[in-house]
Amino acid sequence: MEGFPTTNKKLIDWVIKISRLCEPERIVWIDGSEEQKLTLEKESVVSGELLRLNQEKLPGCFLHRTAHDDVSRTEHLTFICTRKKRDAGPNNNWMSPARAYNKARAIFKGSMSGRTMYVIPFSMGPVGSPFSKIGVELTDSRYVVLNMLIMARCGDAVLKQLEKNDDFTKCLHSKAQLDINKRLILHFPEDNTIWSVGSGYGGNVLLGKKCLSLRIASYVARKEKWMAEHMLIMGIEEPNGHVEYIAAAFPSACGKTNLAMLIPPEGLKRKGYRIWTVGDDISWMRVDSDGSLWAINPETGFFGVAPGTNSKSNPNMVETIKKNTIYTNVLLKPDNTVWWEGSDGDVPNQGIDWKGNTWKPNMKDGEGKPIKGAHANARFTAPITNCPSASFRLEQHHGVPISAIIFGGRRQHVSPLVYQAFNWQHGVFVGATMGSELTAAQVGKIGQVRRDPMAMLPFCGYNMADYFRHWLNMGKLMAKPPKVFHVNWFRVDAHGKFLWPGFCENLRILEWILDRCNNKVNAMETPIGYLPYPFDIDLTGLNMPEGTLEKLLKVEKEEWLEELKGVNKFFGEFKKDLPKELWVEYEALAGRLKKYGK
Ligand code: GTP
Ligand code: SPV
Ligand code: MN
Repeated sequence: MEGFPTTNKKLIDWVIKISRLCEPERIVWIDGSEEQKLTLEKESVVSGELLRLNQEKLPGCFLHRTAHDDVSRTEHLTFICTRKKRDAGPNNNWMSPARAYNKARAIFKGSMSGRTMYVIPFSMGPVGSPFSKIGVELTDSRYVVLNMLIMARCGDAVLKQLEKNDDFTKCLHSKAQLDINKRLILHFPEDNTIWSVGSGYGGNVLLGKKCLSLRIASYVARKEKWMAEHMLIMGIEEPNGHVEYIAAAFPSACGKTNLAMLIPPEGLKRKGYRIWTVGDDISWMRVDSDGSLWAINPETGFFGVAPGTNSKSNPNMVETIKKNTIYTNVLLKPDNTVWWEGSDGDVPNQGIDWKGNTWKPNMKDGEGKPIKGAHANARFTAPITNCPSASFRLEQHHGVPISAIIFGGRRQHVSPLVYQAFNWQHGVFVGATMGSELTAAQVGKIGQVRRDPMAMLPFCGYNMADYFRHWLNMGKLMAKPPKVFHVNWFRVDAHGKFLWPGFCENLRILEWILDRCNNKVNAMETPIGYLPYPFDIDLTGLNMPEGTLEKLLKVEKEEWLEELKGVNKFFGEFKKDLPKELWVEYEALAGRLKKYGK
């Protein structure tokens, strides 16, 4: 096959087949070179897809605006297309593969006419690592290419790998007309294929991210006995130089990025901790020959939430996004720099908002609601190597050993600040029953509580009952399973104010978690798990009103009994498929609660 930079017949045949369907004007293979990236940036500026920001203040940075109705993941347009409906499970939208291909084919037909189709070979995980998986994304969006270059290892090194190996995920994307009525995010786990059409929003179109690294990967991981999870990975270095690694699953926009790169607060400085960021969104984990769980971050960049990011809440991120960053849906200031609600600096007197309109502070829309400069789900894409706390083990093919797995939700009530599961099986129950309030990261009613098991509800590529079974089985494969915890940074007082200061102060809770892992501290046994004795949390330097920590650690019997009703309903949806171990845990918790004090 002449004219192709690969001899991989499967890849060439597929590229030809798709080009016949989408009818692009030309095809460009992404080689991963700086030169090609610069060309793409220039072309994007000319076409209006990107705006070049102030290069003195923000070198290598660009701004992109999406369509107004294309600003977050559209879960209702996201489908798992397995032959049997049962295999997608009750929590996924399902379509038969035949129907899905047909529906999407009609939208893809001729969708790239007059456009270039880019072929992006990419590796999730270090090229050649036993953890890694290869994908090839075909797209007609330069924005997608430039984001993928930040988020994954792309180009010739991956193509070379494909000379030896036919195993890759076929990822097809076209923005088509960016029409929400012709938008579909389709996953075909049985064909190792993803088709996404009609969107230009990150989570829908950077197909290496949620689509491959979670939905397809979770399906593959179950077969291959490993785990693909919506988790940050971080290292906590103690003064003696020993680094302990943890992984944490919080739902979208619930604090993974912030936790993964925190800087120790003043009050704990004397203890000399240092944080190393391995990843902020996705963790692939395998049981190694030592019987413990090892993790890699398959990505090479952050696609992080902008609003609220400032040098107080997240100084490492502020440093990270000063160069080579693509900003999406933020406000443009007159000096060609950017701003968002909760960013550093004064509120600008004027600017261009995320929709491209002139903006001034205190403007109101037709219903009297404030007009935001940046969209609540405005994001930045930045290389992890920009981050001052980037781990020195990012390229290690075996990843890092995980001592603790932490689940966490956004709950105004019910969940205490932290508790520990009694054992692995109870930990799976704790993860499986997670609840969280909806955020701007997905289309839906913000604030509403929904069950979001392991923060994977929108990302599990198969029946969640089988996923729970897989978690239970993984515990049996490990001689030294990580200890399991649950945290909640979002509990509020009677006036709706957060009780816990959060952000860097969360290290105080991680300290207790590590002490538990290393058997250094006792705990209080409660119906829901082990809770800290308040005096075991180091609050040095925190001006917390008397009794606040006690409020944060309170287990309210009535609230938990109410919570169990929601869990019962949720588990009931899986009918016979739900592993009975989870019902055993449910009954045990109900029993302990009934006997519990007040
Ligand atoms: P995805 O990228 O969507 O998967 O989200 P994420 O889990 O990485 O969320 P991120 O760290 O970006 O946090 C998003 C929101 O949570 C922001 O509005 C933060 O300000 C807020 N947040 C993060 N950590 C804390 C915390 O400890 N306390 C409080 N109150 N808010 C927090
Ligand atoms: C999330 O929504 O969990 C994200 C952003 O991390 S996206 O990649 O859009 O899914
Ligand atoms: Mn995420």
